[in-house]
Amino acid sequence: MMKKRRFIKLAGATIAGTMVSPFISCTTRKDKGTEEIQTITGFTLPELPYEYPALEPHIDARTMEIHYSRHHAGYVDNLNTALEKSSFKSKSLESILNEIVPGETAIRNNGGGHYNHTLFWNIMDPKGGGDPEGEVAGGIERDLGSIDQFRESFSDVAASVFGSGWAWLCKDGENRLFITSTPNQDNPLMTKIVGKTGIPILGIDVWEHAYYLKYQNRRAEYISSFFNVINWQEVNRRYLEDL
Ligand code: MN3
Repeated sequence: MMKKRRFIKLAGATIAGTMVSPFISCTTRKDKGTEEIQTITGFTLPELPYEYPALEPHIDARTMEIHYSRHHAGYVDNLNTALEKSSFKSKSLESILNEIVPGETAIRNNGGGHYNHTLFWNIMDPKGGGDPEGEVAGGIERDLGSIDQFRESFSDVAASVFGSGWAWLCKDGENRLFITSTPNQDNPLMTKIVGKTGIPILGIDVWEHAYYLKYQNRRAEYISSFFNVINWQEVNRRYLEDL
């Protein structure tokens, strides 16, 4: 069983060649910034903030287990392998995504996969759902018309992704919100790859592996259920975060 400990990240680990105890340099997610730092051993799979069955009936335990322990873990392993002989070794995940170019396929796909899934686990919560909370609710009304209109547009964009990909709610440099989608494991932080760039504050994985066991081909039903687990507190935190 997964522990419920909130996920932590290594923030100050050195790459100078000395071993650093993770307990010395850990910081919690409440600290400023979500920058994930690469340590001498690369990136690590973050702990899930809840247990596999926690999001049922909306997302089933088996899907969560496979999605997290195989898919996400695979992205992390493949990313670390790809980084071994890369000039991106030692850079933060955000820097890598910011600088990656289309030809660097392994780092693009697996770096995106690691970032996207880390975000995804954290913007869901068993006690989630309901209407947006905090300042982000006002931002949605201001930039996207209304909460209902946001829900409709976001669902439409997620349903319209052809094949595998993600739909996003993002903020631009002036904290204005917009909805977009990306194919595969791309995301709006990839300034040299995607057309519309921004900082994702909410995202839904619409790869079939995210919903097929429970929903089969009924992607629209999965999207609708996703709204019952959105962690608006975390989305609001990301909205307010000064990256
Ligand atoms: Mn996935």
